[in-house]
Amino acid sequence: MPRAKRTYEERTADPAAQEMLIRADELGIGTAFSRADDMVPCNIGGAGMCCKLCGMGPCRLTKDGQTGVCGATIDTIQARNLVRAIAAGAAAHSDHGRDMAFILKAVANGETEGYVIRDVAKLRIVASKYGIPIDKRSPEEIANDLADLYISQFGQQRGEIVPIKRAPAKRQKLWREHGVIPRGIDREVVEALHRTHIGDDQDPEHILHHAIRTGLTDGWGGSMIATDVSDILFGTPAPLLGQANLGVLRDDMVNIVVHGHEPSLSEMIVAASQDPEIIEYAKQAGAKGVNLSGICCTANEILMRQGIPAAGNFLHQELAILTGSVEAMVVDVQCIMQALVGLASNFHTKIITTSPKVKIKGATHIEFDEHRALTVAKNILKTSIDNFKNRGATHIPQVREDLIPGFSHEYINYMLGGSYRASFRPLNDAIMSGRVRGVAAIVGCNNPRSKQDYLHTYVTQELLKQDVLIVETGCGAIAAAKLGLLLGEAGLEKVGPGLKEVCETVGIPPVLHMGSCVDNTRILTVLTQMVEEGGLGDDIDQIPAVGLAPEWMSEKALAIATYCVASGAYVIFGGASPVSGMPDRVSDSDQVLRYISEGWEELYGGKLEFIADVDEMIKNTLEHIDKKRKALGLPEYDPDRFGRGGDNRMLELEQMPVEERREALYGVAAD
Ligand code: NFS
Repeated sequence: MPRAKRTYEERTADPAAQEMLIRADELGIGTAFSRADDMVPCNIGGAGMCCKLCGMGPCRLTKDGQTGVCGATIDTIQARNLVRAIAAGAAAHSDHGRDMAFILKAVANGETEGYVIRDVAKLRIVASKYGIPIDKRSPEEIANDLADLYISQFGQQRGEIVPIKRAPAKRQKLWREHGVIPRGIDREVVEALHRTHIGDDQDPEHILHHAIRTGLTDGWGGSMIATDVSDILFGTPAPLLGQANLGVLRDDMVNIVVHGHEPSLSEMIVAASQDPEIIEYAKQAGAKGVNLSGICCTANEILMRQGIPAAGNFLHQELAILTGSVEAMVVDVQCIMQALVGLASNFHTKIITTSPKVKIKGATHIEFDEHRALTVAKNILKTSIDNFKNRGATHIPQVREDLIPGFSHEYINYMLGGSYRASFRPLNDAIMSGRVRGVAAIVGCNNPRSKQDYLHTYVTQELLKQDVLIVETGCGAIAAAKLGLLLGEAGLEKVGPGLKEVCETVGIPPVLHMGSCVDNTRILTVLTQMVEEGGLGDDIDQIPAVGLAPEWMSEKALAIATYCVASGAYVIFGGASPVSGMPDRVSDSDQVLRYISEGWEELYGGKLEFIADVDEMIKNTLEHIDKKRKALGLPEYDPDRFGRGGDNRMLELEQMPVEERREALYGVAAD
């Protein structure tokens, strides 16, 4: 029986998206939104009750006590499916990191075209963390050694991957005791596949132990390498002005949308688009110039560093093409819908694949090669400009919002203290006094099964009212940007009074855009620095912080969740749990569900839960933050305590006796 089609308002919270979905219907063109309505998700596979790992199946375990043909229980099957997804996510992020490390090696040896080492300071800082000599050495020499070290992490067979050293000492010790420190990035991914082959690892807890190790290869391995090298080559982000949503597309210019994840090509396209030769070429084609914008995490990479506008997040990839104004959508890896090619055939848009790893039938393939990066970028730009003459009617929703992205952990450190005493002290103090109740990281995808952007932005807005400082990455950050939540002064009146005071004093927005999904490692670094600063315990699991991915859909999100849990965080995912089992058979199929929550919490202090109800997500977040505050002996959060900021408050404080003033300011009496 066909399912009822959702209204436009039920499908997305974004007015630009609603407008484009109406246009899609007028043109009779399907999108992920309509396909999600037409395709009922499989309730057996969706709940993790299907095993298709060998030719005796697929086995669907729908009855109590049933096993697969080989005898595998539901718990084993769920654990296997989960670790496979985590391995795929870790592989995607880490392979991205590997490519970046190879580019760094090639740049260091003068073998590339167009790249320079833009952040020598970060190169030196990162290299010295690993004992690479930096004194009296050229950036290229240091970069060569760092690249070699990073490349070696992927094929390393024994020992510990080196970025692990950047975690708090106590956490490293805990991982060592549990035997979960990754030996080599590729090794853990391969082992996850081996263990889950028919007839191998069959103890669910043992399989999930390896899930932790596989997750750690991502966060404290491949992703961290990806972020480091991107910063070294393209610059460490600092705040700048950007824009987001489909309204950034231009009627009078050649629109090129870069989509995917790796900044290596997109940064070159940005550079080449400013070349006078290319601008002239576009003018000769009858356009005012070239207008670049991004989708997904490629958007975040060039938005964070160059202020290039984001046309949207994951569910905007088809909608951008539906405007009829996109000459080319240039894709690299990950989160690229196969539907793009068919959709684009209704318009003049060219889908250009560029990665040697990703081809789509019907797309134009112009392969990226770092040795000739600038030439390839110019070739792509010219191909796109040549397509301008084929443009038909356009329909660009006039919806766009300003935002300030660029909050790398280096910048947060700097902004809290200034150049002379960069430190996390003010943030720790604000949490300790209760001005800031805690921190929430709201990250991850869009999912057409839920109303686009709604969960992200609802959770963000509600937590802000509760004095929770928010950091965001990935498509969640773009969702917040589209709603205007990433401009400091714009939303401050809706922010809790204590948090508002901190934002006004430090001059930060209450929602900090920290980058792409591999940049979730920046959040790990922030948490580590907060621990090292002192006052909030001696490990990440003691910090009043929660991670949320309300609209997750990708395997990468599961890998991120796992390394965050292993690092000590409470992680809440929205939507359906891939290991839920049948709700009416909880006793028989909830072992994995309980283990990744209670079991992992006992071992690592972090836990993973899937919560469909948005208000419950918020309630659990606040309860967890308050529980951690209490465990640290911090004053109970009091919404009325702070917020009489500004000049009035200064006068009030001046008139107080010293002791009382100290109490009011710091929440502690004099020693
Ligand atoms: Ni993250 Fe970034 Fe978006 Fe999800 Fe895809 S783009 S890497 S996976 S959909 S947040």
